[in-house]
Amino acid sequence: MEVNIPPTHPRYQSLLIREKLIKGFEEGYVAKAGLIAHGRGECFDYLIGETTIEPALKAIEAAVAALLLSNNPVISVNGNVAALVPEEVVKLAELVNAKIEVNLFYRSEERVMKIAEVLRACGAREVLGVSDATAEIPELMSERRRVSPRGILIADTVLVPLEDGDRTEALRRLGKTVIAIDLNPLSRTARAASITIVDNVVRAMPKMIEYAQKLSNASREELSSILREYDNNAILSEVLKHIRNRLEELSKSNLLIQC
Ligand code: PTJ
Repeated sequence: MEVNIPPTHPRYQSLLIREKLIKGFEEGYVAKAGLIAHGRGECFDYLIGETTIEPALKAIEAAVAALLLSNNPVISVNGNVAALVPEEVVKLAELVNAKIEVNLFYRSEERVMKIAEVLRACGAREVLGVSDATAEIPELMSERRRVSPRGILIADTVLVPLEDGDRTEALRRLGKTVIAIDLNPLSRTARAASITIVDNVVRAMPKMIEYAQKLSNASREELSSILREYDNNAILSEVLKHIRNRLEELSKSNLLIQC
């Protein structure tokens, strides 16, 4: 069903994002639970202020440094990511020389193929995890355990935008660097990742592209120094303090947040 959203609507951008997910759901590649996950994300985005905050920028810089330093970086794509930022996935993968792999919690071959099609339409030359998800991540029970032997299995760094916690923990146990993009700073994923970008994927991915362009000529020493100085626990603390301070300020003022 086509919905006509007037550009003057105070929440125009937010409604457009919702429509992308609904379209992806109707086309059969966004999971039903993906719509619920988005609602949860929106709630945290309200608390953050729907903007990329300073701790997220620090995490983005460290994440891009980690990707550029990696030998086998992989960007993992699920239904929501395919609906919201497929072009950005392809662009970032090009800039940091990463592979792209479809990896789904609610895996069905039909969804996998549709997501690969979306990515190819955006210019992806190779999409892993389609017919080659023949390896398994040990100690992981969900469908996310199925990975490509040329992708996530041998990756040293995996970018997991919008994730559930189990796989992040399993990938960390394998010694991989895990970069999460998750609006919920309290989620298991956010807590277990090596680098957590607490931001909306629709803002974080373009920023990652910007940083990848900016850092493309940085030396390995410069990139390593960015990583050495990065402390994920401190970043998560900063995010929580940001939310606390923001709520305190809002509770004092008569500021109306338009919903
Ligand atoms: O496509 P599939 O089958 O792999 O399934 C994907 C979902 C997202 C349904 C699956 O991974 C899942 O159930 O995830 P969770 O456990 O609901 O976690 C999703 C996390 O992403 C939550 O912490 C949300 O707050 C967060 N989130 C939702 N929308 C966004 C987001 N984070 C960043 N940007 C968003 N737009």
